[in-house]
Amino acid sequence: MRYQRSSALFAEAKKYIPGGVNSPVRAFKAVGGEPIFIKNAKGAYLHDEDGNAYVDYISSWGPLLFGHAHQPVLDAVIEKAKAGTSFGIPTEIETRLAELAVKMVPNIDKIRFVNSGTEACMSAVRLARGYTGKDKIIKFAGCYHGHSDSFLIQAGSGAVTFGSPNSPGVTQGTAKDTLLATYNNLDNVKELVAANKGEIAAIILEPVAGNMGCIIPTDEFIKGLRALCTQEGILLLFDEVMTGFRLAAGGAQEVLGIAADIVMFGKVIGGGLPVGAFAASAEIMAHLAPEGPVYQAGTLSGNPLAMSAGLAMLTEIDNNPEVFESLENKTAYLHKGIAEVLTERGIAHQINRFGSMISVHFCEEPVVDFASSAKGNNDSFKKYFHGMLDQGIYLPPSAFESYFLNDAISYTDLDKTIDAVRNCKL
Ligand code: KE4
Repeated sequence: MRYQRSSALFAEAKKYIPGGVNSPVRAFKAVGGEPIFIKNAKGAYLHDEDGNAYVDYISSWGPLLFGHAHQPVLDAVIEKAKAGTSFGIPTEIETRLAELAVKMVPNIDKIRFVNSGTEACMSAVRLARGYTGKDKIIKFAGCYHGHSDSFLIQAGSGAVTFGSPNSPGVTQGTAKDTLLATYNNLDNVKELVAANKGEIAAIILEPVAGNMGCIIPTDEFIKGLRALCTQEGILLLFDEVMTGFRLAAGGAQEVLGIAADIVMFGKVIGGGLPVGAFAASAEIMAHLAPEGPVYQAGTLSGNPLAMSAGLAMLTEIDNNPEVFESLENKTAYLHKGIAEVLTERGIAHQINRFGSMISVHFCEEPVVDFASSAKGNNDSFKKYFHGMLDQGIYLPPSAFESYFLNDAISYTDLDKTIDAVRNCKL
């Protein structure tokens, strides 16, 4: 593989953009080396500026369920653009996408569109605080809900005290209202709730985690959270920015059989354009401006161009529900193939998979939370990432990410990927 043009473009980007990127993970800091720059993509393949082709396992970090430049989405966006891109005035297409989302997702009556997953999660927490009149939230170490201040928090000093900022610029005043718990540890959550009785507005989590690798909730954990929230008058917030419309039409709520109180979306719901959303019962959503007092707004929220991509994407899903079984089968095939090769090679590994989310960890112990995910051998991961990249396989450039398969990936592509694992110098 040659990377000269990408390298030159990266040097130029760094002159004008911090770190040369508009989102940190793209800079390859976790894996070393320099990022490639993409010229175009179609279906399962990325094409970089040096003429290299890659099977894409991030699908723009989740949105592109059917692969790049999916024709029905392209057609919708091109058509809509001719009629104008945004007015800041209501349009019918916002209602059409809202109506379809409400039909597809269980336990929601109304939905508000925003422009990113961060905005969706930030707004949902404000709504939960406004609705309950309480200030504190519980989040889980390793779960990522975007870069809003309340989420950039690490464990505090004591086991049951408030968190502390994990980024400069986040104030202690903000951090004190975020409590940090351990994923898959229900007792820890119960301890936090008991120590902050009557003060917690919401528990927010990724119902299937994808930001510490892919981590699956135990039945006891996820059902226990639901029962605890119901018993304590705490709202259960499912961050389905990754899982929504990816694990099933009804997302994690459908596959886990758990009803959240507020559900947040991003990625797939925008079909590759910037759309986030949060949704709940009519009763909870009635607290949101302009109906209720909880303020939230956005210049480009619901803009018809992004709505057209989202509507085309959700319509494709609604019309092709077999896409989930196809993605499940392909991901299971990849899982089996990689596991066989790493076992043959005597390389310690754990592979976590749920639907079309999968992650490979170079460690002996099962990966069930952030601490166990952090035990992965990062040197091995770096060699794995670059070894695969050099063979035309684009994986997430961090051990703390999940792969996102798209249905344009063929079994031939999967075999090429499995062979690339066999040839990787680890
Ligand atoms: P955005 O603001 O990036 O649209 O969404 C934030 C977000 C919220 N919730 C979950 C579960 C998420 O995974 C994300 C964003 N995901 C990352 C990938 N781990 C986006 C990639 C990036 O940060 O560039």
